[in-house]
Amino acid sequence: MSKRPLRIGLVGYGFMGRAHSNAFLQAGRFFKTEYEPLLQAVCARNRQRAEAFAANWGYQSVETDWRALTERKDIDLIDIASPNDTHRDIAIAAAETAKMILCEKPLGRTAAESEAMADAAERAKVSTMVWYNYRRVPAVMLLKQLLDQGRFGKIFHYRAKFLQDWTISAELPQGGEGLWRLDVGVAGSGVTGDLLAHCIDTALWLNGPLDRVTAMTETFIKERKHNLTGRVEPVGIDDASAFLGRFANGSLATFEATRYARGHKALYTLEINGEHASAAWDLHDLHRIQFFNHSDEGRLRGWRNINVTDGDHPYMKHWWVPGLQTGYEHTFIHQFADFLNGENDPPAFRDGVAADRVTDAVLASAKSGRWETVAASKK
Ligand code: SOE
Repeated sequence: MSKRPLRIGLVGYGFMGRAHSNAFLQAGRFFKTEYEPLLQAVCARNRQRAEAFAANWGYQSVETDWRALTERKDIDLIDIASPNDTHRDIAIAAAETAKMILCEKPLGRTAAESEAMADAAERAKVSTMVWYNYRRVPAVMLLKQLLDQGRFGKIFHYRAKFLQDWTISAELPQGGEGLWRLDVGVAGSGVTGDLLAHCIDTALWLNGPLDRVTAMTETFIKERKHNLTGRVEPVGIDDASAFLGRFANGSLATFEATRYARGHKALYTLEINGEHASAAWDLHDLHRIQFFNHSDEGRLRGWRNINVTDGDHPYMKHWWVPGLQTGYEHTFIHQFADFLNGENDPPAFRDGVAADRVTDAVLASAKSGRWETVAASKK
């Protein structure tokens, strides 16, 4: 049976453009899908570099203006992998020309931006997805299955951290390619939208809505040279962000993200404690979960260290033989395959809005010094 072509237009050729392009190429090779993804065009302002990217990944053409890309009739899907300040306008234009839309996280710089994107996509009745890729780690998916089976009983605690250390130097400038995450105008916020947002998305998916939060943020380096103006300018992003919260199911939330944890490069960890069981997961050992089951025989009760690489574990029958592992890039492949097949509840724009509402509440609480209520989501 011949497959349905899915003609993709990618905006942005950075780290995420590469991760997504790899997923577009690999998904159909390892997963059954009725679509055949075609790399139709890549769009970026620098034509020469866009052409080099196109040649390396096999994109058929190059655009330098995203509006021209969204208007093309030979494109079915727009993938937004450009900085956060471009997400809203590109997504709305893509919806208006009836394209499917994939977008990097956070969906918007604020929930108001992501709401406008979700509304436009719903008006146009187009499919959407936000690249919250950590949901697609096989071990995290196994956690989801165990939670959905009720094996934890009542949940008491959900704890998550995302620790990095790459902005500690005061000499690091802000702004421009590679460093736009430090420019608040472009990024919207610092670690709250960049790292904590991952922890929040996974938590909302695993443990349900968060009702209220009380937060603190800190900007350790107050001024940095701006790459685009050449001037030393105030830093508007948060370098560290932590909050306590209450989930709708009555469990307590403890969350932290920072780029100032010396020695930690991308340490995303989460732990869930329930009435009957506990589990923990760690991105640096991403194919394992630690699982404690209180109903085990007392004398043998203890933390199990489960290597999530067997054929009956999520996604793993599509890969190698039991015991052999998958990594970071596979999370994007799984997510794209799930999007194509409509499986495993891929995060859509409404999920992006839900995460942005929590990050908005976190930033508002850090400013007000009070508990803030998370705005209720439509979903
Ligand atoms: C920031 O350093 C970053 O690349 C984030 O933007 C990604 O979302 C995260 O997965 C890894 O860290």
